[in-house]
Amino acid sequence: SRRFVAAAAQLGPIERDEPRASVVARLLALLETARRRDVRFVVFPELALTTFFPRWWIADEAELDRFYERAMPNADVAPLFAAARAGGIGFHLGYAELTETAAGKIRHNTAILVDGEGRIGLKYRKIHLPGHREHEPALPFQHLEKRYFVRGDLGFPVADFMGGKAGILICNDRRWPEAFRSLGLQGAEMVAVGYNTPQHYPRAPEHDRLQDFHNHLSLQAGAYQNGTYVIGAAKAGFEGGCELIGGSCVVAPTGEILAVAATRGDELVAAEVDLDRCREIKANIFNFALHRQPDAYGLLTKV
Ligand code: CDT
Repeated sequence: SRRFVAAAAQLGPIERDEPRASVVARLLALLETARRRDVRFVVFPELALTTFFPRWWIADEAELDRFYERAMPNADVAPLFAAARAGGIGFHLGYAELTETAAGKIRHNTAILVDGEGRIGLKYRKIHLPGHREHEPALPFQHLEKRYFVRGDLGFPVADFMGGKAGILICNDRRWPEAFRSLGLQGAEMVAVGYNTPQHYPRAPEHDRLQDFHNHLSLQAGAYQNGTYVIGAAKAGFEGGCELIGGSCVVAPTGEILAVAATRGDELVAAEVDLDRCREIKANIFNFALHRQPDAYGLLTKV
């Protein structure tokens, strides 16, 4: 059915040395809560299996490699896939992906959609990688996504999922209307967005007080302007000495927040979604076929 309960599975901090088995146990506990609440689709955050390691300069390659998955699924996450299958619950999972090629290692910030039968239905690799490439020891913490990942090479795909069309954006992507619109143009009715967003932005600390506002502003605008549900899941709280915002939420195609996190810890934030409601927006104010003016937008694709 196109009507079901969906949830953001917010995670509290994951420390640098927390073993995968411990993290997966936390994800399983959230899936069990979801099962008890009749939730059919659960969104875990960006890089949900590890701490947000780009905050550290890691010179030792073996130490860095520890944070990446070389296969998906793999033995560590197999219990997650099994639980999803047993409960008939689909999920979204963000993780660091390492691919060995003849030319060397390729690293992506990746997320997948897994259906209620444990099959991967969609894979996306993050395109908007924020932060910097080089060590900046003067900063209170690093944001080395430009060093530890390369730009995603899968475009902005959507897939048939849960009776509708679903897409994925990863953290910084949500701030870019072009990313949301790329999914909207393919008819997305549900977009999963995992994020790790520091409360403190060292380059513009005057914006620290606005971090939660800008998060919801981006998620709500993306939902409304494309007539899609958006499920945003944070990694939240004090992690590795860095404070991360929470605010995980389920947003309706009208842009209204249906449910929002009350904590910065592990928390399931659930709301009923009815994918048919996307038409309220898609057939009216954002009827692309009727009102969009693509030939006037040439500038958007120029460098
Ligand atoms: N993970 C991620 O993309 N975080 C960024 C932080 C931006 S500050 C370098 C975000 O847009 O929330």
